[in-house]
Amino acid sequence: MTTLLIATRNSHKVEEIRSILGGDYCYLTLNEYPDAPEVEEDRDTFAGNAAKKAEELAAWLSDRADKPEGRLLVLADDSGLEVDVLNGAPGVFSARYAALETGDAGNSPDSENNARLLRELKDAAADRRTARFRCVIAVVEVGEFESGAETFDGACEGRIQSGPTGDAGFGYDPLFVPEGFEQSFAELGEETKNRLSHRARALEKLKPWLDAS
Ligand code: ITT
Repeated sequence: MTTLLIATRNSHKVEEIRSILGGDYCYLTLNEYPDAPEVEEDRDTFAGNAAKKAEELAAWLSDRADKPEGRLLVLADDSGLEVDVLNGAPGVFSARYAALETGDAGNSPDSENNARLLRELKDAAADRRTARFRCVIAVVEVGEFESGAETFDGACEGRIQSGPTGDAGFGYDPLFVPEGFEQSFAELGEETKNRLSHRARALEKLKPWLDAS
């Protein structure tokens, strides 16, 4: 059986990825490798950051004696929100949007990122609040990392509402209303989100590649 190491420290992403890809794989996460290196996300695209995360983790894992037998793939997700009236911000800075303003190091709590987004959009009328989530999943086979990562992308169109609603999901979910709906991802819940999200769309492209390769 193929083993997938989901190389993220975001537990919500792990749950979504496992639930969308299903039970045909054996899963590991970074919880099983607490000493895994922290990869600096310094590229200016989601694809660049996702590939960097997958490649560095696969290279690190290839030297470990305790890796599982058989086919082992590292799967990394880089994702974020693009708001049209903000010229695509917060984009690759989605996880640290509030910290960029204050100068604090590291990622910011979701509540602070959401508060900054609402401040930036306070003068934007409802019809100018269009946005999309984007996700790139990068995959590298351990032992084969010289050939680089395969990447799979997905997007989900929607808009940013004027205040948070709902408590499911994570990140900007309480503010994001997907196209064709009147409720936020955080109100619609896991099952609906996992049918139409940016992550679901990227993973739908990955599945046939996993089965064929
Ligand atoms: P890893 O780098 O460890 O994977 P992270 O949370 O730092 O975890 P990213 O660098 O990819 O992940 O940042 C993604 C940010 O974009 C995340 O913190 C959210 O603020 C936002 N985001 C991405 N996908 C989202 C989703 O499905 N729902 C809501 N917000 C999302």
